[in-house]
Amino acid sequence: MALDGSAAIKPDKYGQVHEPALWQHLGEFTALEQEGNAYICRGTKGSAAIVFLSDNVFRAKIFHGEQVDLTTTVAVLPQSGSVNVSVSEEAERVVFRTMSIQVAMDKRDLSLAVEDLNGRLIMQQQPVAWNARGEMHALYAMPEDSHFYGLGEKTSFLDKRGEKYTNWNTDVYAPHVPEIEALYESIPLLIHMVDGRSYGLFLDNPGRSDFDMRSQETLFKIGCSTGAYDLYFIHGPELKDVVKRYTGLTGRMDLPPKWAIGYHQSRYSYMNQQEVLELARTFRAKQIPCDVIYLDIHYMDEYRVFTFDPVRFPDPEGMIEELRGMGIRIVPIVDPGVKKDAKYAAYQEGVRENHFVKKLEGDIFFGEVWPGTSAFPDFTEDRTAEWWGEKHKFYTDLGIQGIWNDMNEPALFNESKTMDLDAMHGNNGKPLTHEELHNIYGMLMSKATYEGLREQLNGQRPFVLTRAGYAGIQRYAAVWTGDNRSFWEHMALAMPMVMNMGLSGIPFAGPDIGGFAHDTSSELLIRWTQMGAFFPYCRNHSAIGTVRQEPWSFGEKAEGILREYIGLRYRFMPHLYNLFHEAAVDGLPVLRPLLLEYPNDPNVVNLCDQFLIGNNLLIAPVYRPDTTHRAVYLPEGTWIDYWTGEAHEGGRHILANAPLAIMPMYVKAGTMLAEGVLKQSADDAAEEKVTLHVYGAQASEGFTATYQLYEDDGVSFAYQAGAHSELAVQVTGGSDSVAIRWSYSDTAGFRVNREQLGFTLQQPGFVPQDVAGLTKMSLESIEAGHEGWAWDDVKRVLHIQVVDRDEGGQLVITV
Ligand code: MIG
Repeated sequence: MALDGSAAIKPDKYGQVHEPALWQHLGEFTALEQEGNAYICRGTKGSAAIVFLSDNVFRAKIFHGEQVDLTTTVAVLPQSGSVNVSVSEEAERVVFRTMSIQVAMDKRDLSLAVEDLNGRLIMQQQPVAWNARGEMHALYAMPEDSHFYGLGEKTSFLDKRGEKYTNWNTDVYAPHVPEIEALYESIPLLIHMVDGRSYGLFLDNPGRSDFDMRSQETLFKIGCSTGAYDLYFIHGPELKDVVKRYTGLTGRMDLPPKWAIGYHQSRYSYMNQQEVLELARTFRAKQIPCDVIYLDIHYMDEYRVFTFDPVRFPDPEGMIEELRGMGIRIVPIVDPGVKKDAKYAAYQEGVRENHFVKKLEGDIFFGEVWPGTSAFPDFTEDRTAEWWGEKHKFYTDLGIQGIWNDMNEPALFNESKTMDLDAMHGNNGKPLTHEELHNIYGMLMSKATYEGLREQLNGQRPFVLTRAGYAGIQRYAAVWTGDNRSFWEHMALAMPMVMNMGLSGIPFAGPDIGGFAHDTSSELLIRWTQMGAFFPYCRNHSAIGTVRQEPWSFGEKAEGILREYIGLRYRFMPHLYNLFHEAAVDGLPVLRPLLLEYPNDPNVVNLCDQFLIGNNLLIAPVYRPDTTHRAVYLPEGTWIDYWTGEAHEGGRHILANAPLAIMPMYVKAGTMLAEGVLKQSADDAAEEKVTLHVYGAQASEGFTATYQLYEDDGVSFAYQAGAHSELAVQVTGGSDSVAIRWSYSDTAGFRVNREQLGFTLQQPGFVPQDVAGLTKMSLESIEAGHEGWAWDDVKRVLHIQVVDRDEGGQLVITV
């Protein structure tokens, strides 16, 4: 089409309109001021505020002028405690020293270097730069032996060296390919490991941010497009220290309700009440454990949140009650878009009470999503978050305790895939554009949801699942990795993705098991479920129009294998729950890359097709079709094959035999695992009998294995007021004997429902002759529940069963 008038000679027809941006810096150091606990370093063209939050964590926020603003986003929790910092001004630098690190600011350009107390360089920054468009960045030294981790939910392998990513929460329908730089979540935390020593850099900026470990040979870059350069340095040197300190900064999750770590079944969508009830009955009839069934968008009345379709779901309350009788809970989906409909209460209220995101000019911002034209709550306003939380009474009144947040990037059906960048957020009186707050929108939605549920559930623990998130999301929700496909490649990808999410503070994560889009196959579903049974978040979900993938969809043989592995998850529930407790206490993830436990082993820096559950259970899934063997790397120590009992020396690769029914698993000798009874749902009131498996015990001085089992009621917050107990088990070798001691502590407010305690010694280095005070009997008698011991000579396992006692006890095994 011919253009008339001046438009015909629009400048952009002639290439680049903008001149390349001019980069500015803070300039030379002029003065050091102190305001409260902040050191304000003045430069000729800007300022940097340095705040020490502990001996190992400090914040460095950059300001273009003199004005200093030390507010943070909600990602960062208020930090208490004072830090002793000694400051000294030298000729060329200003040096801040704590008990652990020394931070040197270069007086020429206010760039930072961090050293340990021996003067060993940890981190070297080049001067922070910005341009007239508001973009900011800094480059950092990248020595030869550099490896990178963290960054939350990203594609590619475990080690992010050579990768480049953008943080901009995005719903892309074909998302899980290596060139995708932005996914649903944004966790701007980069962990840099050099020679086995790690530190973290967290850029607290909820606008667009970029991490580039690819473009330059000896430098990496961290930048943002808008907002502040607000950087936190997190010292290691152990990788675990970084994770613990990062989660100290951005928070840890509370213990989830136990049912939330059971097996979950979903589909887009279970279409009506009858179908949901049939599904639940099938799980029970087939004795496949299941705790949750999800309701995807079709449960709603024309996609209006806080409604049920009256035809498809005529009696949600009755349905939910019937499901509860079967030990199954409902988790419905809730999207942020509220249908523009003058007759719809949530919309009316939102307009009347001014809860929706608006344009600067004052009009409500509308976008297209499932319900058609919709408005979006402004979760940056506390009063709106509260309103949204209260709206969930609709669900909690029906007996619902968990909510699934989707589309909260926010995802819209338009070209930019999200809200207009100039839509305004009230932000509690400090208005900012959507461009500046985009990445925090989804987390604020889950926060509002979590807090609302918590308010309404009378002391019961809520469960929230989210697709979008920002740093700190772990405080409010579990995260699933969005729309993967039923591809073997996506099964493999879930491992490094969830590992890095764990290193980024999100312990409760997992992919759609079986794959969401595309058609799964019998073999893929089997292999994926074997692996998924050990993922912290365990849900089978599939898209509309795809092949069915409930556990019985592929005949009896497949069903049998799936039952076995889902059952294994339930048998290991005490151990899994224990690991969730650890995550709640110190932020360490449930599913770990081997690297987290063996940071000095060069074989594991990018190992991401096998993983650890906790520190001692190694899982090596098969993630290719028609494959019955795979290479497994065992780190130092002795590892015992979970299935065969065979012991392997570590520090080398082995070839594992893995026919379809077997996923290779190994337990480290000298450690223990707690196994419970097989239940059909996690909060089944059955006796909490626990068996402690001791691997590779030796009747010699120096052998010890210990285990701490944390237990509570699994559903309420009473544990926070002390209602929990800890079972401590210690196994020690002597010459010609092994002693097992157990004791309980902290039982004041909580007593576990347990009559019996089991112990097994798996592959001990001896044949037991006697267990003092106990009768030797057959394995069958042990299985029938008698107190005594039995030796299985074929499998080389000693079984012991005793009456449990509050005061604990002791067993001596002689050889
Ligand atoms: O545009 O609710 O990732 O799990 O089934 C698709 C329908 C919207 C995307 C989610 C998926 C869910 C689907 N949703």
